Amino acid sequence: MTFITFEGPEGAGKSTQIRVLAEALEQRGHEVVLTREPGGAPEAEALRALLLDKDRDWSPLAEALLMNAARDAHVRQTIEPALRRRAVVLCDRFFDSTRAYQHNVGEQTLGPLHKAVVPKLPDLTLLFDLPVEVGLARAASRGAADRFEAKGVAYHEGVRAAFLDIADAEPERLAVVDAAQPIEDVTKAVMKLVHDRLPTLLDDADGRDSAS
Ligand code: Z5A
Repeated sequence: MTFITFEGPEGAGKSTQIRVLAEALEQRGHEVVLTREPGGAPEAEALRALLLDKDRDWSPLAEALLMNAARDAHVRQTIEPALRRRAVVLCDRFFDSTRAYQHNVGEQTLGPLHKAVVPKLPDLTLLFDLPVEVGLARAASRGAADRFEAKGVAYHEGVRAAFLDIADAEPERLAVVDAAQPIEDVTKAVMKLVHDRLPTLLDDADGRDSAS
């Protein structure tokens, strides 16, 4: 019954690393549910398509409301049932993404929304941090930009700063990973952090060994 979230700005390598950790945990006999936001349940995936559509013009408040509507479906239909059957839930983005990407909406509005929608805080949140231009270049190499990728460098600098503020404020839950390193080094850092913070999950990994 462990809940780990992967967070970070654009192109940070979360999706790459979440798959490696999922495989490592499965090899050790854990049931793993790998999921993502916005999405992870049928209603939430429908909202994801609207949120990423670059022909739509959502305000930051509308984004925050829609992200949380999607999250409510995701929590009830996917995350809570998985945790109840003692699976390990690995989630690519969660409510810290709203606190970072929609930070202009303000904590006074986001706080009560998250209190209503998020019943259990993650046990561990890995924050993949890297310079904005490096992340945007990685994302651009994948092809056409979605609505968030198209928002520009200044917006993404604000997102990165907001994530780092959250990590400073909640060091017991968040651990920052240097995501600008080569993929193999990021994997080693992830394995070591999970081993150190949640030793019962990866009791034989010490950071020298990645997914093997
Ligand atoms: N959003 C929001 O605004 N509010 C919210 O509450 C939530 C989300 C939940 C979802 O986009 C968008 O929704 C997101 C925030 C917003 N938009 N932005 N920006 P998404 O789900 O489509 O994508 P993403 O979550 O933003 O993923 P990503 O940042 O684009 O990628 P990533 O998962 O972090 O990285 P990756 O796919 O693993 O790697 C990207 C590329 O870099 C790929 O070619 C890799 O092979 C390469 N890569 C990965 N690691 C490395 C290293 N270490 N070195 C070199 N190259 C690497």
